[in-house]
Amino acid sequence: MKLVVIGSGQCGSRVADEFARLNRRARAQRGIEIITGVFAVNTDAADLSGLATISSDYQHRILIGGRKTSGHGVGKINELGAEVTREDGDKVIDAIRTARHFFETDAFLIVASAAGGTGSGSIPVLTQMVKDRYMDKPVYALVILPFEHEEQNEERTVYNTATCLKSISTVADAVFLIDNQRYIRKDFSIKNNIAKINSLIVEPFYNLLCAGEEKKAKHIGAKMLDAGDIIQTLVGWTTMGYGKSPLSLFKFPFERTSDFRKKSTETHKGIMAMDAAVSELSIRCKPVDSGRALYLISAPSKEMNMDLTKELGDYLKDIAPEAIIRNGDYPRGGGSLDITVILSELSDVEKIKTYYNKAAEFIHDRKNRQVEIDSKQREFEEASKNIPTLL
Ligand SMILES: Nc1nc2c(ncn2[C@@H]2O[C@H](COP(=O)(O)OP(=O)(O)OP(=O)(O)O)[C@@H](O)[C@H]2O)c(=O)[nH]1
Ligand SMILES: [Mg+2]
Repeated sequence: MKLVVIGSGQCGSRVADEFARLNRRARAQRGIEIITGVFAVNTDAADLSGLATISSDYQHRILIGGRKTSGHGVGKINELGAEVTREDGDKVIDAIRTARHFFETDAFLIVASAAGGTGSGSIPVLTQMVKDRYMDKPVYALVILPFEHEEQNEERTVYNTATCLKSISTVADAVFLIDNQRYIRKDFSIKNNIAKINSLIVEPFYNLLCAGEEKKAKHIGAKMLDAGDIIQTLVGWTTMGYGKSPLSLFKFPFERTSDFRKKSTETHKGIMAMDAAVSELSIRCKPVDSGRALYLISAPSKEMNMDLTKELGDYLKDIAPEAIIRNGDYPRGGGSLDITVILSELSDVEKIKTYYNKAAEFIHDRKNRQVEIDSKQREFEEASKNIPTLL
């Protein structure tokens, strides 16, 4: 599957830059292309120049809102992020056409954080514009949710997140939810290592996008997972996970095991990797709430068989009984058996409801505060009524 990736705001641009690296890796390691164009959009000129891999010309690093923000960002006001995107979004639409192999694109992926100003405000507007312009291609959003400490210290964080999520859910064909907090759960030392988090965010896309682009027979599985399977799976709120199980590289000749034992070890390794993928989903959710799911097994062909595929299918059916499940196998790699899982069409995500509820409280409190401020101001004016002015 081939994507055009557009990142907006600082977070979105950095993650898009990571996708540009992913495509370089696919080209170097596997001789295939998985991305037809990568673009970064921002109201902040300095952030755009800080990127590493996206082409550095103005058609790939696109400054918007220059007149209103003088290139210094929108300072967390996502309404302003939305407004300047409505005014300048055409720059992005025009730039997309310059992608060299644009006609091969299967779908768009637009990336931003929900908590900031530029990305949060622009992602729904950009998604709408791309959809209006390219009606025949699905447009997916990848939304990064804030760390817990940001939610606690700053009310705007929750408000921006809620308004961004509500808006994007009405326009995007599917929304990948990425909870920053989940990526520091196991390894707190990476809290200050945003680059590491970004590489973990994009990693599950590697095999997923590569599998359907292979041309050589030896890398095409018994059931190839292509763009059609992915597009059929992605609807509404979506999460993904990635798990690995190491394979022993060296087998001694006297270590011959019976076919039965070999098969059961492979199945066991598959289940371990699937378990890891499901526990590491990009947002906490209940698999039982998903209406569509997908799993991809990537491993050397000798490590895969029908039993393994069936066992993994049964596993997923157990935890997501309502879901239509699609699957594929991808004969690639060496040292590990990797599983990519997508759960989509989620009918409930607790964390999103919490954002909506907290933001509604915030709006209510803000109204009350405004009433108080207005009445204080009136008192002030009243007190100064009989005082002459020098102007
Ligand atoms: N995973 C990840 N999160 C990031 C990154 N950069 C910022 N964030 C998160 O994104 C949110 C802040 O949004 P930014 O993307 O910096 O904001 P922006 O879209 O540039 O908007 P303004 O700067 O307000 O104009 C916070 O929740 C950060 O924790 C990044 O590179 N990776
Ligand atoms: Mg910024």
